Amino acid sequence: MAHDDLQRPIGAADDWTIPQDWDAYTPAEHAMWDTLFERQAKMLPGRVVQEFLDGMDVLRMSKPGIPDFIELSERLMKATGWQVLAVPGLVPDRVFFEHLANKRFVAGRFIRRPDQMDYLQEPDIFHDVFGHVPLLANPVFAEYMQAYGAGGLRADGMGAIDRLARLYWYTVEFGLIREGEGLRTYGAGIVSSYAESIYSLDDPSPNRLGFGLKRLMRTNYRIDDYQQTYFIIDSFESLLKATLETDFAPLYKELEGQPDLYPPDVLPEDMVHTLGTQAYARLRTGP
Ligand code: HBI
Ligand code: FE
Repeated sequence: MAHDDLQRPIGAADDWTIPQDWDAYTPAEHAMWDTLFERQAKMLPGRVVQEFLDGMDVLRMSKPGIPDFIELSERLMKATGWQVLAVPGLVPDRVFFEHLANKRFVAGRFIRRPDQMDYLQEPDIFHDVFGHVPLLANPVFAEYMQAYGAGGLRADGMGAIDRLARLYWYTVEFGLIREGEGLRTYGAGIVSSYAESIYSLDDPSPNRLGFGLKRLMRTNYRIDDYQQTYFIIDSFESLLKATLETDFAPLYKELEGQPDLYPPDVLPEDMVHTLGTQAYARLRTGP
């Protein structure tokens, strides 16, 4: 998903940031945030990884209304040195990586309309701030995000952004993690979605496979529906370690010769936690 055909909107700075202009939010927009927040906050305990709930506490996310990025960034800065800045929406890959490499998370300032309650294509402030920001208060995950940004800038130079985007997609956006005897969600695309928070853990349709860096980077993904495969990490430490230990240049070279995998594919060498029925996907795309 290259985002390089985007035009920098009028009023955005060179780094695409804009003022959040928190005072401009209407009561209806604050109410939309509260509705989405209450629905997720109620259903996440026992589903989402404990570090996410810890981050919500540290950042006092339960305060009603749309978070003010100045206040949020003050708390986040104290925890891990990160800050949250507003952007008009998706920004070009390079701009995005540059911000992450400098511990800046860029979040859309707009919030979805009530009729978009359950799905919208472009990340809004609820996806970005409720979904992504709590884990940025966790030092290990925050280091992973910064390493991802730095890696993205290098990948850009090697034409390997799409490979790295898959790693982001199957971890930061749609990752699952072991916790005790069970599985928990941590990917922002899941934790900010009521239905996918249930589907990703309980539905028999998707595969749930053990994380493998090379495996993820070969695997395509869907941006328009629930995932057909979720990957499980053992811990944020193991995810960070796998990334820091890898020399990506030879890995990109090695991957060039290998065909991409489709989202539902399962390989003999995969660590299979759940072999999905793909019943949901068939329903959605027909026989
Ligand atoms: N821009 N604002 C914003 N948020 C994202 O999550 C984002 C982006 N641009 C590019 C992008 N994500 C992904 O394509 C990168 O992981 C490659
Ligand atoms: Fe996201």
